[in-house]
Amino acid sequence: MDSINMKKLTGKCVVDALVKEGMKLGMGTGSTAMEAVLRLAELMQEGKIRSIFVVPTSYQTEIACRKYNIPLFTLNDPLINGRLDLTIDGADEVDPHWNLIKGGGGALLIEKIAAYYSDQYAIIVDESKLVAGLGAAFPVPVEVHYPALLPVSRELEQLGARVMLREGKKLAGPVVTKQGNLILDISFDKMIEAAVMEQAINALPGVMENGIFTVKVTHLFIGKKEGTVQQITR
Ligand code: A5P
Repeated sequence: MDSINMKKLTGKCVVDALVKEGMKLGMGTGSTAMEAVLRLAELMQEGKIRSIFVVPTSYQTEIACRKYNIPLFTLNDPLINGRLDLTIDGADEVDPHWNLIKGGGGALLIEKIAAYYSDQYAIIVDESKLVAGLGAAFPVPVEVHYPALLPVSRELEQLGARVMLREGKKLAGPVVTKQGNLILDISFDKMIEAAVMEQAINALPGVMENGIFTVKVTHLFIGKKEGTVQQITR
């Protein structure tokens, strides 16, 4: 099975397995999370889910939800009251302890907020995302407030990283996040210690968030080439 169909199948599986009537649901960003949005839309159209309260993590997800009349909220709405039942999201890398790199789509700040304030956190990936350790292949995105761009870059270099400002596609200059910040993609020569690096980067003033996620993943759905989805819960 190709990568597109693996994503479709994994997105369908996670929604069928975990989404229940009346849930407060965080919806992630990216091509795999989009498949979960589409499956949710399908179940709503078929009348199999009637009441759902979705908090999107990006414009991409919000626009898709609006297209399918999926009711949208924020964590600040009294009805959501700062807590989600479940968040579903993709990832760029997953290590054996289920630490993640996320933010390939630039939505890391809101994605981490949704993950943290959620009772269950389900990650949907195809098997190509599984790695022995984070950071050796995929760069870690770091969202930085513009006035701190250069000082933060220098500090990240001191942590052993090569630093690249993320440039826009069909946009002259850097990518600007929904929150008005810039993204540095930082690469390492070897695997990183996820929790140590996550904290070290976030300790730098001017860093809004980074794409190392050590928040507890409760469900991992892995799409396999042979056309199956492995579901592991902890
Ligand atoms: C978005 O900012 C990211 O965290 C995505 O969840 C991640 O990049 C995975 O995206 P795909 O499912 O498109 O690979």
